[in-house]
Amino acid sequence: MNAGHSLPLLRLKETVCNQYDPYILIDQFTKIVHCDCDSFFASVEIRDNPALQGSPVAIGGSPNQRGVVATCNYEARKYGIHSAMPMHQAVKRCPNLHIIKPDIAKYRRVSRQINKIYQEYTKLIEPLSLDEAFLDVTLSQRCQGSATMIASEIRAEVSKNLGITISAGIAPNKFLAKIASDWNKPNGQFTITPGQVSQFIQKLPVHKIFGVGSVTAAKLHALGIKNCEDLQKWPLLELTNQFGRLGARLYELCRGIDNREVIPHRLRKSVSVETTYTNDLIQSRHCFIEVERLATQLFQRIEHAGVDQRVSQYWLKLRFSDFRTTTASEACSIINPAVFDKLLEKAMARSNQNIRLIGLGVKISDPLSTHQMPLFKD
Ligand code: TTP
Ligand code: MG
Repeated sequence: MNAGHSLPLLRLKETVCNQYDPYILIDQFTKIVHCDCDSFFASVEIRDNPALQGSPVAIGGSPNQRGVVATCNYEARKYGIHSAMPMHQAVKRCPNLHIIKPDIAKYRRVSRQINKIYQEYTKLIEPLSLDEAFLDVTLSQRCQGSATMIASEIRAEVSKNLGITISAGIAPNKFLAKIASDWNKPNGQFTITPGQVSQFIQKLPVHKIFGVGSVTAAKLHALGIKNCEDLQKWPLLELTNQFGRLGARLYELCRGIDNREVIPHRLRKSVSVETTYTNDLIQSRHCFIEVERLATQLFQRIEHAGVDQRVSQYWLKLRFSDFRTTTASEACSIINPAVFDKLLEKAMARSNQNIRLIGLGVKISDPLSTHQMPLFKD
């Protein structure tokens, strides 16, 4: 089948001035669809064993071996079971829970099949994980160019051919499309048209904003900022004073502005930062402060690249005065700045020379070949 348009694409984007700030241009006509499969691993298993339909099902490790829940179907969620919960706790909540060991190779296969269906609508697909992807359908001619109808047709196709339900969000940008796909989950979709953005965004709680974790959310709450309407009252300068670079991002996002492009087949394998010092650093407490400073920069880059869910390894590089270079690394899939302290200690122990360069980085896993979260506790 035809993808609806051919590459290379000429992006015929039109922009209008934002009413709040004439320097911010809103991309009015981009059409993004965010697709997120419902209880993905569980849906695949139930599809392959329909006798499980209607029963509570969890995918994950054994309750006796410190297994955790990777995911569970919506029946199991009624018992309060959720991803990352220890399996023994899940069984306590729901003694007749069906537990199935994950079969990642199978989920990867299904993920590729889903991707093939997406490709019939657009080539601009950015997979985020095995069950999630952004599709830029701005120039797609399928469904008379209606992104809402494209989403609906994709969901119907995937359900008919692969037996998996998808929820979709349709919006003028990635940030809003991702929020919208959650709005009518499971097996639903929600559209935010450009004209609905400013009304939709007002009541959105700040913790729903991309990049706002629990620490930033707590800080915002302490400042009396609960939703985007509250946040919109803060001038750009004050937000950057309070939150640094994130402040500028908050200023845009709380107005529904997000100019990130859909990057097809993202090849980013790592994110890193490094500094070479004019005067070599003596091995001391000061090096830890430097590492902390670099880690802040690194995490901002990771966030900006939208790959925080796919970090798979941390590394720290030191170059000593004698130009010898050493690297220490550790597998880690969650954002945890403390890991760099440990790596610094390890790397410094390898030489007593002064330090001329510090580099920090993370490896990013391929969204279609590995999984985003650990399945088992240590
Ligand atoms: P999600 O899309 O977060 O969850 P889901 O698809 O199971 O449920 P829904 O989208 O309907 O809320 O994650 C996709 C898959 O990733 C999920 O099926 C299992 C896996 N996963 C883990 O292994 N561990 C985790 O902590 C999470 C959140 C997901
Ligand atoms: Mg999902």
